[in-house]
Amino acid sequence: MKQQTIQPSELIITPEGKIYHLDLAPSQLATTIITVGDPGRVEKVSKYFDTIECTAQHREFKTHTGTYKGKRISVISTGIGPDNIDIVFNELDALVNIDFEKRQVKKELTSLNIIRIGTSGGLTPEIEVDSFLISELGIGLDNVMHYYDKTDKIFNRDFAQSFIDHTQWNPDNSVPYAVEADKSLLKKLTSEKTIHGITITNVGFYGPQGRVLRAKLKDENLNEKLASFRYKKKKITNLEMETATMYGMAKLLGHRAISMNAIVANRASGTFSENASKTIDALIQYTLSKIIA
Ligand code: R1P
Ligand code: URA
Repeated sequence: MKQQTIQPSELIITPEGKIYHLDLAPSQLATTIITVGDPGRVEKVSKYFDTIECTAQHREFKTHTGTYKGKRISVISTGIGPDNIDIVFNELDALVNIDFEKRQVKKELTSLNIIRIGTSGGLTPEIEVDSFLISELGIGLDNVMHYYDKTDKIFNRDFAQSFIDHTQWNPDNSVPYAVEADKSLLKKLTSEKTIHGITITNVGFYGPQGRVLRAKLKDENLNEKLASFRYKKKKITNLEMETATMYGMAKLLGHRAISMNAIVANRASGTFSENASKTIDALIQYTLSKIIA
């Protein structure tokens, strides 16, 4: 059967042969990728590289590709939020799995290893500020994944239903979904320096994470409901804005993803790290050392 070609309006390639938002050519991407939210964090990772072979920046998407102790790695900033994860994951996948000349999906697909190094807020008192938390499961309160087909095998429906029942989830909000981390990366990145947790991914930092500055919330008890939720004795540990969407998109497209969180805030005690930059740097060094181990 003849393969369909993907139209220029759907797969946008610049005159320089680069994918539209990331501004990268296929040859510029490594198969091990570190994602960070903050474009300023890209250098904080690549400063540990032996060499940097290419750099790119378009909007909030900044990339450095190089080697760390001989291993080729790309570090890319995603900016903030699940909507950007849709862009980044589709474009990363296109860079390895679509032939840009023919505009057709390749016969042999490549699976990427994608590792987020991000910041996050601990939900309950025991999730200490400055700790390293690996998300073993993400609960997505965003709606990106709901636009895609074939999510049945990706979502843990029983987990999500139990979450919906416990929180008496407002049906006007997007339907929560639950997705597990890639098991092989979870094992590889784990040590006595890390804790495992269940991460809430939401679409905002303030209201959607239960923060009140001046605007009042519809459900003032949301974070308490999150903290009292249990699924097979497991608790929700932290809140951020990319993990569940990354896990969903990675599974949908046949890649492996893991989310490493530097806990910079504790919502129960109302504290924020006094050493956030130091903690993020330590998590970067830890993650790099585990990638090559
Ligand atoms: C909010 O301050 C941002 O910080 C967290 C959240 O997920 C959100 O992107 O991650 P990063 O530090 O990687 O950006
Ligand atoms: N990032 C978030 O999204 N939430 C926090 O509380 C801290 C970092």
